[in-house]
Amino acid sequence: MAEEPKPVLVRERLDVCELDRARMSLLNPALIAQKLEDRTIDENAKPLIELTMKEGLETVWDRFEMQQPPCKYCEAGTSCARCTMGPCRIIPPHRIRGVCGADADLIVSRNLLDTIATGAAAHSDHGRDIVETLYLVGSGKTKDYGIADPEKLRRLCEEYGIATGNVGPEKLAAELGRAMLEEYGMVKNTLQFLNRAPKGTQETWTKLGISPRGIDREVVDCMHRIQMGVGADYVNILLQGLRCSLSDGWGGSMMGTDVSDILFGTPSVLTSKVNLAVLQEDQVNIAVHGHNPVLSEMVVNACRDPGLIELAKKNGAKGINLVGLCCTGSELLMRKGVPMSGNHLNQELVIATGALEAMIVDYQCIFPSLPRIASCYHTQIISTSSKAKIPGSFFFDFSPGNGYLTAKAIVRMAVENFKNRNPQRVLIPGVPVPLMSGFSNEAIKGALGGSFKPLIDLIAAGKIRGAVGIVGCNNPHIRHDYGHVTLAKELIKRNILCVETGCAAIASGKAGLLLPEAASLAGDDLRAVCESLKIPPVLHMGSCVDNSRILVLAAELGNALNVPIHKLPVAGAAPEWYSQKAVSIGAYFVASGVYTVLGVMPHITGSPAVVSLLTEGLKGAVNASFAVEPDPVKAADLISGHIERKRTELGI
Ligand code: XCC
Ligand code: SF4
Repeated sequence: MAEEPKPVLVRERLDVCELDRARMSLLNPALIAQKLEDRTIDENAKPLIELTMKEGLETVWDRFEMQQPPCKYCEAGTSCARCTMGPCRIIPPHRIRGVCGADADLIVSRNLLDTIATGAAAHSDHGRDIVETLYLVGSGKTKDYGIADPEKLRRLCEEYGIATGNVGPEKLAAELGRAMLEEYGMVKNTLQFLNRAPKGTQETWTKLGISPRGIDREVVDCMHRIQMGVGADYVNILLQGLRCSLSDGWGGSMMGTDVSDILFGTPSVLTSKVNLAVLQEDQVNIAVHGHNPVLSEMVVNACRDPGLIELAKKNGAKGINLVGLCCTGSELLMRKGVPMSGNHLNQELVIATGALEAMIVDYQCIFPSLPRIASCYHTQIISTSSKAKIPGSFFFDFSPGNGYLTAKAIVRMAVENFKNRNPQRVLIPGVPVPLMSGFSNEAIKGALGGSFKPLIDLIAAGKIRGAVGIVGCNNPHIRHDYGHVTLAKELIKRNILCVETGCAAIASGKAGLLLPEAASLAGDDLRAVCESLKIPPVLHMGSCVDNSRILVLAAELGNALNVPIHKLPVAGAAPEWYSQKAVSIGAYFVASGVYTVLGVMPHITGSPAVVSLLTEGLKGAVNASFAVEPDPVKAADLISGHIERKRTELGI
């Protein structure tokens, strides 16, 4: 039998010195109380934030304060350091062009294109890792993974024109994997899933010349354009941003979602629990953080290994408790009901419970600060992606070929670390909140009796006024979870159904909105619908790549009514977004015809022309636009106004 791999410490073990902590620590109770209120509405997080302040454990909020005030040129998007003729800043009235001659519009739009390309690349590369795993399964190069949803595999093969009659799932997996991997390049020059969109929406893309040609190709095209001396017209640059984002939403992310369903199972409705109190005092606690289920699914299996559970008991624990964090947590919650410890701004606090033996990370949204705070406890940070090595972490070179063995080695490390826990320092505040999850489109259809028709009828009858996708992150610019929870509550009050992904959905979960009982907070009509279907008014549709599920939902509604997506009474919102990935998501929502309200201003205010293009001009191109509104109550007004206008235009 092959031997379990051993970790390599990345660089050296980090240690936060006592002096640093003494300098950071706060003693003034009034100041602590004030900061707690300003920082979060997550009640379970508050005692831990308080602890970090008192003990001088630096967190994201402290670093945010230390970064104030921000550089106003970077904030406005008018600084450029792309080449060494610069760096340049636009400072009117005299310094209005960079050394190369780029003006504010060009610098802002180039920076934004860079942001979109980064986000699209992150999502699509994650998608590629999943598709590659499918291909490896199909070609027999890994035995650790299998096909969990052969029916969906067949369905997708048919969509791709792959003959399925009498062909076994392995061969189909290999063929589908290969066909999808081809779409990353440019031989085919189009993406299969674009055909899922309503005809009218596809026509808009064609007319505007923004139909993506290949996933990698669009990212590379963006990178080419932002090289000095290439793109100089801000409109043309931003159109490429839309095309690249479409290659994410209808390409890399959609493949990520659908192939994850094939490999790990299509989610169906289930119940679980959420918040920091899902950690268990008497068990080995392991958190998985990041995005890729190829890793976390193996960790789930390893945590069930009888030998490792036995070892945990030998070490004095009652068992092994696996919890999720951020999007990989959403993947496990949706498919396996694994409890969720929190969202983006909870990541350092999970460690501050003092009860976490290991945090296993892959990539994206992982604070480089984690090993620092972990060094104040016994917690081990375990990194697993060669793309995301983190100083102070233990690195395992995880790949689908060695998946299970590596996962076992990691879990073993965590189990053996239990004895190093200091019980005196354990603080697990409060109790978990129950929730309902697993609302894939297949599951929603199932709950509706097999098709979206009843949903369409309810929307047509005005019982549900419309649907809003609330997505995205946390951001210390916004009181943690306040934007998400307030917006969702305001919308359901107005009989608008919310579908959520990523950290937005986790915020709703912690606030109790992912429970059927939350129907009591909804308007009368939506409440009646939720009560009769026994569903929450806010539906958890998965991780951030699963925003593609929201696109598919919109597409199916549009196809059923024979209208393009922009005619539907739907909208998008990202109340607390921070990430480049969120910009790509926002861009593909808008490019697909979905009006989208952001709670945080992107770095574009230095170019009134770019602001006006994104908030107004795009309506003439893709029939949708962005709005920015930090106040979630006002955002709800904007959204419900939009939904009512769309209803009137549809004549319903
Ligand atoms: Fe990251 Fe995906 Fe944002 Fe959360 S919502 S902070 S991107 S974990 Ni995706
Ligand atoms: Fe300055 Fe132009 Fe170089 Fe940017 S690309 S740093 S604006 S010279």
